Amino acid sequence: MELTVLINQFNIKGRLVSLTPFGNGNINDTFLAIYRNTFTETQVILQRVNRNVFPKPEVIMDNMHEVTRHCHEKLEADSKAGTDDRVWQMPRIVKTKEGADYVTDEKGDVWRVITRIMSAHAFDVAQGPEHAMECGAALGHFHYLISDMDPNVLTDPLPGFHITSGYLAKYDEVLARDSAKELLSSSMEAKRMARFIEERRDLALCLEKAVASGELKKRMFHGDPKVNNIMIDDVTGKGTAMIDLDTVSPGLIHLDFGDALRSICNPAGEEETNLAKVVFDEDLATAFCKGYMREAGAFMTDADRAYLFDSIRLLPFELGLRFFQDYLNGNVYFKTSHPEQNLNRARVQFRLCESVEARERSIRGFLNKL
Ligand code: GN1
Ligand code: MG
Repeated sequence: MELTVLINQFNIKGRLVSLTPFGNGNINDTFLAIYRNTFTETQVILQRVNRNVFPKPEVIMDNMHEVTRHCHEKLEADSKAGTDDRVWQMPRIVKTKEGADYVTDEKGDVWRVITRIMSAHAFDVAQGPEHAMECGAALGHFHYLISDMDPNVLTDPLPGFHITSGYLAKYDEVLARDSAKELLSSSMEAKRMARFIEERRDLALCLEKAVASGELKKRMFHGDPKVNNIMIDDVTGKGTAMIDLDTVSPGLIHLDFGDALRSICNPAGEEETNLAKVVFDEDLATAFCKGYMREAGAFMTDADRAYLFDSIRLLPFELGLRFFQDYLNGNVYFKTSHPEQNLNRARVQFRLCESVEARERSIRGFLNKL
């Protein structure tokens, strides 16, 4: 179906004047649509939910419906109370003309339209400590918003997502195939990645063990709080919204904390090819934590705090493992523009993990002061 025909099934005021690819997501296909009439302009985001990644896209939309309903009510109540230092925002689902949350095309793909957070942007890399602090505040506030959601209204969007031991098992399975063995034997870099993983198999279990022993409790988490999913207000420079709500579900807030730091504290970004530039920036980390704790510190237990370092070390390892496994598996999960891209992405994450390991004392030092 033509994109313009597709989007016209949604209930948006005005005439469509532009529809262009948008953002740098690795999973869904995203477009920006601009509608105008005589008096005003409306900008919305059109997205195709990736069926390879999300086996049940309808579930993703039902979850999004519940998450946004819960948070919008809370946001409105807080805004009436007038206690916030800013207007916190969250995208809204734009319904179809028939009143549905999404459209299914003739191929079975699910398409949705959500509102765009206006006068705000997300960045692919951290712009400095102030930006990092605002990212922390936005994630902390988001955790506050979803903290009292009933987990039973949601269906697990991606079973096994952020279960590192599961990714290791999948990696072992892929590694046993001839195609993967060939890739591995033909590249020094790939062999080095494989060694890196072998040396850290125990690391994969650090948070899972703490959940099993009851030390850490699952709460609601975002699932994908990387820097380009955090909207910053153009006017005030403050964090204003978390976007990409597809993976909100019950889990450890540590996974979000570690994932956000993984993304924010690597100013070189996920696609850097010069590994010398990939370092874990502690100034950015301290600033992020300051913003995060201001919003979410009140509900952090001592046990939660005890596992913060582990989460900072684990998340780059886990993502590196996911990229590397996808490389060996023929690049079927993450979007790529060349065959070695996932290998390079893995190199970057593993270098970041090494950088965290090298700074362990100092990172634990500032975490202890939070
Ligand atoms: C994917 O959709 P996007 O690009 O925001 C991925 C995350 C990774 C991220 C790395 C559902 O996120 O887990 O951290 O790429 N999302 C999913 O860039 O797998
Ligand atoms: Mg995503």
